Amino acid sequence: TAPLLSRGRVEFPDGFIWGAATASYQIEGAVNEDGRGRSIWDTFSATPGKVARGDTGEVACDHYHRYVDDVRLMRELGLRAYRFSVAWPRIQPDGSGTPNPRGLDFYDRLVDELLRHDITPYVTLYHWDLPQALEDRGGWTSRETAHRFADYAEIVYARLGDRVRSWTTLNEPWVSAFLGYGNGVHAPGRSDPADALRAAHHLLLAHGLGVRALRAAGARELMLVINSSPVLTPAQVIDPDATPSAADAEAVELIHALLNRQFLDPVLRGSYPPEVLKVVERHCGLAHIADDDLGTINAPIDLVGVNYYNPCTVEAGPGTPADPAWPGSEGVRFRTPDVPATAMGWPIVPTGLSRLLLRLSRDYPGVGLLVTENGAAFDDTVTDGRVHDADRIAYLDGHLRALHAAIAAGADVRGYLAWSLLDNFEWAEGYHRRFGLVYVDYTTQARIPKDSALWYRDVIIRNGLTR
Ligand code: PNW
Repeated sequence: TAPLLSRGRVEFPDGFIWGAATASYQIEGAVNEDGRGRSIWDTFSATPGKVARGDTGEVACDHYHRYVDDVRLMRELGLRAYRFSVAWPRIQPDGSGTPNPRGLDFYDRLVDELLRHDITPYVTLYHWDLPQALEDRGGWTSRETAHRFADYAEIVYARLGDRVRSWTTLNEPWVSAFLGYGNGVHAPGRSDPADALRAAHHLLLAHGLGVRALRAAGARELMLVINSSPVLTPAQVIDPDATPSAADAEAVELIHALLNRQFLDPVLRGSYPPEVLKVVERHCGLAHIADDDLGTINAPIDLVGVNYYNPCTVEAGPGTPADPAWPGSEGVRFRTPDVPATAMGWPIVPTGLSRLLLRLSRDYPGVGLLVTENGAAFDDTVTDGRVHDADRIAYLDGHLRALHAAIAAGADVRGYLAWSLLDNFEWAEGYHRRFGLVYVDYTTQARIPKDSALWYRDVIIRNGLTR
């Protein structure tokens, strides 16, 4: 660990990637422009009661019109990498067929603008804005959607592949499947555990077919991004060395299988964990899993993107009914650990990030890791044109130290992308939850870099933390 801890400061490896992330529906706005079709999030957010305060992505950060200024801002903040997503309904308004050239033009201009400022683009093809026309034909519960995704991936690659090196198929398929089709908190707002489990498989198939198409077209760096939490008992949240009881350890491993292994095992090992198959079989049978699907899903990838916010805290709870987002979890009690939390109510546990990165590196050797999201919502306020978000700086500082400790202990972590560049449309929470390094005034669309953004710029310049 000596070279990493030289001169009493926390220093990251040479070439460590520093940047920030966003997603199309959360920032773009301009939902009716240049031939964009409707997505499931347009429909969902227009449905009363689904999103806090009735917020929608109609205007959002108006990034579609302001991307030139936003890229200049990224440059001023010293970002070396920018992860964004492509809105599928801009490319194929009805989810299939002839591409819409004006939709492709936008991302073409964005990529050129990034490259002009020496910022490396990380493209995510699917960050939850499914074309509504595909949802009308079954959405992710339909196998067809996976094939449509591969066609779409090929179209976007054909336009941007000469300039974009890094390609992510899906963002957080667990959230798409289990919040979209399990508990209905996200679009399309359906709630049936059998549908959620089928959706999970079809998302994996979309990933595999997408990888196949992108590889055939020449893509070099392919990635799947997951919302991976380490699963811990309440005692382990407080003391990482605590030893759980046998019953609690079993609850932990079951939830780890449902949240993390359900996606990573098929992709990186070519098989579902037995405990996941049991749950799938019980809820919807296995008929939707074709013989060669796992071979398709297991196509080699280069990186796993890790989005980390908080651990998942559980213990054995005999007789506990399953949460609709967690089919198979009956007998497991989900707990809120007794530690400080963000404005989302999400517990702040930096050591969870080291633990997660080390477990993933150990369990899935041979694939690099990239932290593709990490950050926090706090109740930011503007005073004299500034946002003094010391709480966010502390959050980021703690998590970067934890990330550094994981690297020092052997985890292969290539970089860190903060969530998010801008305050934005926080899905079911709408605009009142602010995750940005940059504050957005939604009345004027003014951007105000928070203290955390200025702090982060220094971190990037130094390639590490002082003290
Ligand atoms: C991720 N959960 O979403 C997404 O990738 C981002 O678009 C989002 O803004 C960010 O994290 C902050 O929420 C999640 O309830 C949303 O488990 C909800 C959950 C997890 C991730």
